[in-house]
Amino acid sequence: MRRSGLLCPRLCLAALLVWARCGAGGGEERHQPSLTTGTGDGRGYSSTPLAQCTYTFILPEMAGATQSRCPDQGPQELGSSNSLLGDALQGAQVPVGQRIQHLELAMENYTHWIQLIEGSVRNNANVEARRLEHSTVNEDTAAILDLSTNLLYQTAKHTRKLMEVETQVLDQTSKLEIQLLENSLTKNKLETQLLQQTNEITKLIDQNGVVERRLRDMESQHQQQLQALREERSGLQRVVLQQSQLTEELQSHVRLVTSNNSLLQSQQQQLREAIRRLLEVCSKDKVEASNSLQQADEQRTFRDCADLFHSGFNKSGVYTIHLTIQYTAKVYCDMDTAGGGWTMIQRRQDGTTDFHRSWKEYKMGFGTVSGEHWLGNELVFLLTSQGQYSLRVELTDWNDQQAFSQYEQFHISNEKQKYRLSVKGYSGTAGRLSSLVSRGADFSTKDVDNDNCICQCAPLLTGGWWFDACGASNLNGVYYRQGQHMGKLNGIKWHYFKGPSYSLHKTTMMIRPLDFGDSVRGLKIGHDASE
Ligand SMILES: [Ca+2]
Repeated sequence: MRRSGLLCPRLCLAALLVWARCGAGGGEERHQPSLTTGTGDGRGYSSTPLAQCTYTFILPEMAGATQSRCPDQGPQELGSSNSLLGDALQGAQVPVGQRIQHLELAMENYTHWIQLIEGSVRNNANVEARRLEHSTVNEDTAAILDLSTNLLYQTAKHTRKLMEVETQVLDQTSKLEIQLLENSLTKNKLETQLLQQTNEITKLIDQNGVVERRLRDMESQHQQQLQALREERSGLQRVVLQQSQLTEELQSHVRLVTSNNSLLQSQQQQLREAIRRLLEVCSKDKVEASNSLQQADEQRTFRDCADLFHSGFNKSGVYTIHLTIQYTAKVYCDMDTAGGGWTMIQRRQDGTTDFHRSWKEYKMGFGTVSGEHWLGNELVFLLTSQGQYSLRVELTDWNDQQAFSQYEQFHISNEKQKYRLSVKGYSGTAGRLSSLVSRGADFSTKDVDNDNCICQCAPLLTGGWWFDACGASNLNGVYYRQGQHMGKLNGIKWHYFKGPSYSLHKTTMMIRPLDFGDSVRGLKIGHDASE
């Protein structure tokens, strides 16, 4: 093959490259202006796929084709380069076989060139494709980086915001917790205060209950005291009524006694005169008579203290008396008071003996005769049955003031007649009126009620006595000590001496024969006359 023949076809092929279509870039088509000067009928087309591009070649017509020119060749060169073809064309004159050979040769050349172009294009396309791919990757990477950066920035921003929000939430939470704690503390304090107040209320309720109970107790005590005072008042009213009746009776008796008194005084005067005469008769044999009397006294028994006194026993003390042959008794004889010769039947002086006794004890007597005692109703009945006896009551108050009440006649009946009292002829310093019941009264004790009261005086006033209802005296009442002796209705009472509620310090009741004083005075008068 000739060189000139190769060059031209290469150029011509470059010029024949009219346009190419590329698949790359998303099917984009590139159009390049055709440099060919082709004719309308004689042109053929050939397409070859190269990678993603499609190139379209315009092949020259084999016969009668319009001459084409290379741009960088003059018409001369073109003509020369196309000499082979021209030869071939000239060969029209040559046999057909040769011409086909020429064409085949030319086709081979074209094919070779096309293969080269294809390789070149393929290389370029690969390079371009790699470049494009690389640049695309870079752009994507940058975009991704940008996006990543943006994302990171946004993430950081949101993270900061989230942290701020978290911090605020934590602050709020801690504040709420503190407030909750404070509330809890306040609640605890309030609960403690409530508990204390509840306890105080409970204590107050308890105290209130105690006070109410005390008030109720005091009220009941006051009511009881009031009731007792009412009963006492009614009792006192009864006593006052009885005493006023008694007073009236006594006044009538006093009037009677006063009228009798003058009569008695004249009788006394007559008796004194008679005694004086008798003493004058007896004075001559005085010494002999006294000696014989003393001898007789030593042998005889004594019926009472007056009898002892007459027998020369003039010292106060305890003596034995003989009431009957079988009945003897020890008695206390007062040989000093008012001429002596007194047989003591009762004595109170120190409160050592209980006087709230039974009927039987009062009958038989109790205590010691040298101290406090009651001689015994039976003995007094026997004594006062021997003859007429007088009674002397000696009284001492707590200021050692002494007084007495004397009754010319004193007698008590036997047990069947309730040892009834009979007194007459009152005189003395212990009251203008008699405190014993002048019209008589039966004896009562705590177990035998013989008084004239619908009540029972002995249990009320204590002791045994001739109470009547309940009378102005009771020397056997309760012995009250000094300081407690005032305002006592059941004490040792002698109304007309110290009032109805004064309890006395000392008392004695003594009896002696009514004629004792006369005989003593007669003896004294006789002595005086003889001297
Ligand atoms: Ca009665």
